[in-house]
Amino acid sequence: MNPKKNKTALITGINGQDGSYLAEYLLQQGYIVHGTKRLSSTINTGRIKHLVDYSAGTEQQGKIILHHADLTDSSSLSRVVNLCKPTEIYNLAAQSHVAVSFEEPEYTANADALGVLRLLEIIRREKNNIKLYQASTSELFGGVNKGPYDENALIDPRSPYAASKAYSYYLIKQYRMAYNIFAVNGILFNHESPRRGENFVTRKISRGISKILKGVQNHIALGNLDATRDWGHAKEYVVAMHLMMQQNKPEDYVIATGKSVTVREFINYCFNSIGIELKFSGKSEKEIGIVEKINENILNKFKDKITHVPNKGDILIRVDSKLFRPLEVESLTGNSMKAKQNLGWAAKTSIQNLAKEMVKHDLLN
Ligand code: NAP
Ligand code: F7E
Repeated sequence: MNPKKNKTALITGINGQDGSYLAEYLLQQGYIVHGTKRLSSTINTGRIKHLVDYSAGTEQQGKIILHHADLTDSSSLSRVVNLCKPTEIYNLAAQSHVAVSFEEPEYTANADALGVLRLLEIIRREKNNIKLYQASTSELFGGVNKGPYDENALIDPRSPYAASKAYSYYLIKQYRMAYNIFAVNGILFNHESPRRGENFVTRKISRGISKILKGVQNHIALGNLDATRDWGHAKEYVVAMHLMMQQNKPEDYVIATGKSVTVREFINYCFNSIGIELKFSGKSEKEIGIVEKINENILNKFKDKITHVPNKGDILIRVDSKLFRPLEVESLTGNSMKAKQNLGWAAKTSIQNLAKEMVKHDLLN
């Protein structure tokens, strides 16, 4: 008998990027998978539609079981925990956009900080040894000191999002010590995929390229092109989440590739993957990315999907000052040596291949 058969997981934010990949992974591992979603005025289950049964006209139990819950509503959380009796909770739900957190700081704190307190209190009262994974973040480190950042790096949040995640990070540690709860912080560096939210920079770029080549927009407007991130593939990062929860001892782990590039370099990898070479000129808000060269052999591979071929000299990237943040995290690189040693986990996908996969997906769909 498969010993994992009886495990029941509850994933909050199951319809987000990570939630969708984790749900697939846990199903493969033989788990019964429950997930929470929020009610929305439009269908928001696009990423998990292959796991949900819509045959009755509404969302029914398919491969996964969906429940309505909101991190700001403890009654909804405790109702769902009581109902599905999970052995493991993966708290992936969050207001996850750093720039938006400056615009909605109170809501961000309610969901991303107090939401975790609500879950911990439910687990403490239930006394059922429910394990908790908390989606923590490299934004904790603020990028002030020089990385690579590991589990012992200075916590130095630089946004309402990061401050809220710092609160929940400490709470996880405290509940672990005070009440002996199996709770872990997965301190994940940026991870992307074709399922990445469209308002994060990597997906904005890959979708923007597709829209340019389909004649829908003529350039991509971006903010800080000098920002440097350690970008990995989301599909690999959910495996690390699961591994942390299978250890004998609850511990926090940094998950990262160990390599970082600027937003500008990521743009180049994306355009190069379809045979377009850009040249950047100008400084800060005056910077532009212009077509320098086109490799038609590569571009022609997508000719069925392209209705507009840019010309040499076209401006495809512009900088818009409105997209700069009140406070920026300039540079983040992670050191996930502990995860390699204890979990046997290491990132596999290169940034070039990640860029290529995202651009191809957006062009073909
Ligand atoms: P995502 O795509 O934005 O998904 C977040 C999910 O949370 C969505 O399903 C969203 O629901 C849900 N949600 C938002 N507010 C909620 C609330 N108040 N109550 C219940 N659900 C709520 O994010 P992701 O990229 O998958 O990231 C997953 C988690 O990892 C997040 O906690 C994020 O902060 C953290 N994280 C992400 C990264 C990364 O690079 N991706 C790195 C480090 C940490 P709707 O679909 O209805 O909006
Ligand atoms: O920005 C710069 C921006 O929004 C990356 C979340 O998953 O990872 C993510 O947070 C960088 C920043 O991700 C645009 O200023 C330039 O420096 O894609 P992002 P993020 O802020 O790093 C962490 C680890 C999380 O925990 C978060 O949940 O790119 N940038 N121009 C831009 N960013 C956006 N969004 N849009 C632009 O036009």
